Amino acid sequence: MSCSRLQLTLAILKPDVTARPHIVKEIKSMILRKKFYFVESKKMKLAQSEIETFYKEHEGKFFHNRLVNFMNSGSIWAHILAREDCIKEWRKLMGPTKVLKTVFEEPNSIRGKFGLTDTRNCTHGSDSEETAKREIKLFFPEFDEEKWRANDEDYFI
Ligand code: RTP
Ligand code: MG
Repeated sequence: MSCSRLQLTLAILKPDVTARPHIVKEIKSMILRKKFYFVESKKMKLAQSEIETFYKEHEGKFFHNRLVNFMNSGSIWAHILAREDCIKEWRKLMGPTKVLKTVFEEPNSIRGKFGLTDTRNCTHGSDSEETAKREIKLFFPEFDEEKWRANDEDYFI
């Protein structure tokens, strides 16, 4: 299989999801049904400082503290996903940020089905290729994209 047309993104299942294991299972099935590959996966508990680094772009916004406390409230699943048009397609599968908009406009998206509030909204997805590279490095410093692009057979067993 050639990896050249596949784009990568960082996908996170947030603590509201990991607290509900049956939903973790359902979301992973939704991801596979939409033909994403799971390239790397890990369950982890982020330190406060890591959350603050990750969400630096939102510093000063009214929801920043709420967001940091939420992400600190439990463990997360971090995944590197691969697909054609992965960044756009993953954000489409997640659905809009705001829970009300999601429920009315994208009820079959992950957030439409399982989102609780504007903050407790199930998932994160990188918003550009540049962001994806930075976020993947932050969560999977050991991941070697070049080696993966070279189609190391370890990735597709
Ligand atoms: P994400 O970064 O998690 O993929 O989601 P996004 O692009 O759709 O949303 P963004 O605007 O980047 O906001 C990051 C996360 O902050 C929380 N948030 N809470 N009004 C609120 O309470 C509010 N607004 C945003 C959400 O968890 C959102 O995903
Ligand atoms: Mg965002």
